Amino acid sequence: VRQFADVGGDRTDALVERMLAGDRTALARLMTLVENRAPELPALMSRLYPRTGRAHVVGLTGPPGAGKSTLADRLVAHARAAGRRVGVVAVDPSSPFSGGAVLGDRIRMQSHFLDPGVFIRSLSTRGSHGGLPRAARDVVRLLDAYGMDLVLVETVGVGQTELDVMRLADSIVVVLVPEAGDAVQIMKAGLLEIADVFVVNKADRDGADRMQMELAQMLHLRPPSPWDIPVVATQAVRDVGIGDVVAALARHREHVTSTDERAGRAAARRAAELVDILDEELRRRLETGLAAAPNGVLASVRSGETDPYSGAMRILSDATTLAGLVRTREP
Ligand SMILES: Nc1nc2c(ncn2[C@@H]2O[C@H](COP(=O)(O)OP(=O)(O)OP(=O)(O)O)[C@@H](O)[C@H]2O)c(=O)[nH]1
Ligand SMILES: [Mg+2]
Repeated sequence: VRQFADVGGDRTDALVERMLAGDRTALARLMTLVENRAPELPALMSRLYPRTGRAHVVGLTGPPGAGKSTLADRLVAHARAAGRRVGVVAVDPSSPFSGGAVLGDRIRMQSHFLDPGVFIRSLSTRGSHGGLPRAARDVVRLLDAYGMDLVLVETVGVGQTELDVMRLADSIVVVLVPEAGDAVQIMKAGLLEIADVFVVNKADRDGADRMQMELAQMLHLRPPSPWDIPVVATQAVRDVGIGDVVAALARHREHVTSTDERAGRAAARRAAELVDILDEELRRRLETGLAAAPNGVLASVRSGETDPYSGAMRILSDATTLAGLVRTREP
């Protein structure tokens, strides 16, 4: 964050202007501000907000090595052939470095790197609490504002952070492979609740039919729902079945934009985002505010004189103190 302390509001405005005019370097710089949760973030995002909501945001998740990046690569090629512009965000919560899987993603995406209609960005762990899903959401917004028609978000693995990241997507593709285990494991990982489309990739391998059947049976047991989750078989490396995934995604998008469900979902999402932003901002401001009062509650809690619960309640019961603590964002 420090590194960007010199970037004032004016600089950010200039970057936004350049980005909106199609400048990729400006887009990359803005993404770095977002990743670092820079001080000008709320102003930046609120400025971009009216320009967002156009892109189809598709999440790709599933077990390691299932073929998500290969599938993403094929979806990018398909979209480009149709003249659509594409953003790709590869999220790797497990790695604090931009190495390993991220490098792998880069290599697999090589063919699209020089294409001006494609923008690829990797995101890895941030220290701050809940930082990664927030950074991912804002990076997707930047790509949306930049004018991408399709934004693909790939997460590695199936943990809580990955599920949180997936919440930003309009449509979620869960990529499985024949050897991904049985239906019970899929349910345990929470994948059934989030999937809009199931893909059984590596259909060239033994067990693909069985996996598809098990999934179909599991889906039959669900209570009736207006959206029937399709199960699509692919061989991403051989470019087989990609058109079916594209068609399923187009149908899902149509479904979410045409049903009553949509307005409700969007309202709930916006409300959750408000709480989420307040959570991030308040935490940051509280840390700043508490540290700035040398004889305040923080010192008393640090020394052990006051227990943390009493300290917290003392602050919360005094509106003036509380307001003072959260007044400024930066130290
Ligand atoms: N046999 C077969 N192999 C495939 C297929 N699709 C992808 N692979 C291979 O599976 C391996 C993993 O593919 P990736 O696309 O990196 O999988 P991923 O899910 O992105 O992996 P992580 O990001 O590490 O979780 C690579 O060696 C691919 O070439 C397929 O349809 N059939
Ligand atoms: Mg990958």
